[in-house]
Amino acid sequence: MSTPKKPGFGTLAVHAGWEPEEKTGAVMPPIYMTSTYVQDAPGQPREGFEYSRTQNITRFALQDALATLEGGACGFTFTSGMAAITTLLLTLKPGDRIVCGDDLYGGTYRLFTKVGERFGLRFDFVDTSDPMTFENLPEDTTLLYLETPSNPLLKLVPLELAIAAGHRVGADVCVDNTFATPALQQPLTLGADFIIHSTTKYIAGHSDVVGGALIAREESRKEDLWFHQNSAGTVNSPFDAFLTLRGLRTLALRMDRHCQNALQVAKALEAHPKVTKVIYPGLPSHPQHELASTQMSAGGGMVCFEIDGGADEAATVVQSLKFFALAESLGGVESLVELPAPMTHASIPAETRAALGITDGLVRLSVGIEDGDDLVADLEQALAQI
Ligand code: P1T
Repeated sequence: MSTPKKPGFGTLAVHAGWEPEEKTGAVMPPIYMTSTYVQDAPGQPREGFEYSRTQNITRFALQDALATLEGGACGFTFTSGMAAITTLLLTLKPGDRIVCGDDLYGGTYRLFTKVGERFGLRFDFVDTSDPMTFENLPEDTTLLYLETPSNPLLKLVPLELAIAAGHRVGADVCVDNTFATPALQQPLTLGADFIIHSTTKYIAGHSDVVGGALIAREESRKEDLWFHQNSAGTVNSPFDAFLTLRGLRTLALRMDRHCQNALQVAKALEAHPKVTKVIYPGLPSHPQHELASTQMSAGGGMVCFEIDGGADEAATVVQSLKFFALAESLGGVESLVELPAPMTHASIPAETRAALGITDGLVRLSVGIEDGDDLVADLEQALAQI
């Protein structure tokens, strides 16, 4: 007998984490809105179900689905992406050294510098797009924390190099896979130890629920992560888990369209006389386009650009757009636009932002799944206002 072929990503996205329920045949998990479970005798919960912070079937279905899609052994979901990252930090101890990218989501930077440091964690913010960073990784690194593509500058981490370097010094490697999603890259299959998601974004995909996930490659991590999820109480609600799983079912389809539209928009912007710079991993002009072609299956749905002018011109453009809503966040079916400097990355000091290249005129697009031609036309009419 031939070995059955492993199902493709689109098939797994539709089916992972849940088999139709035996009793009713329900094809989606019921929303188990219960805080607790009855016990037949003291200390004897039925099937191990004691309390919803610890065990909840709806959450388990989402957790299992995400673990499967990332190629991991176990997954945990949380009330937000920040709650997932916080719970990962709680597994560390004072003095531990975290080497992380210098271009990270502003909220992650804030958590690391304003909270993590207060609890004795040490952070090195370095250029994780530079291969030399991994040649010189400090020997006492505990955790290598990576975003690829990074938020907002869409810099890539050479994952194979980074993972090998992390393991050479005995560090765990965690990749925030929010921007790429497992539809485009699966760092655990390259040897990374943990994946973080803001499931608020592409995973849930409809801008209607905030959530996060932490997924581990090895089963041996399960007990410790579950212990910390339960101890910190950072779990998402059953209703949020249901919504997130509902969105996840169409991830493969949505990512195809996000990537196709983003490429079309990036090309149109690159050809526009009022645009001085476009950043998109799927364009040959991206400094790491070669790397993108080897470690990502497409360029993703995020595009950044700079306008001939500064903050005022950028503000005019983002306020003139019709299909791109001016809002923080990303990854929903509808297109969004924002200026990282005064919005998502305002918690990063102005000098640091300037040094990194997060200028006041940098515009970030989350390209939705509308018709690409409409999005290009919208950008053209908005650019015509300046
Ligand atoms: O917003 P929350 O679900 O808590 O996720 C935090 C987070 C973590 N990691 C990355 C890469 C992120 O982009 C985010 C959240 N980002 C935005 C809200 C934003 O507009 O960039």
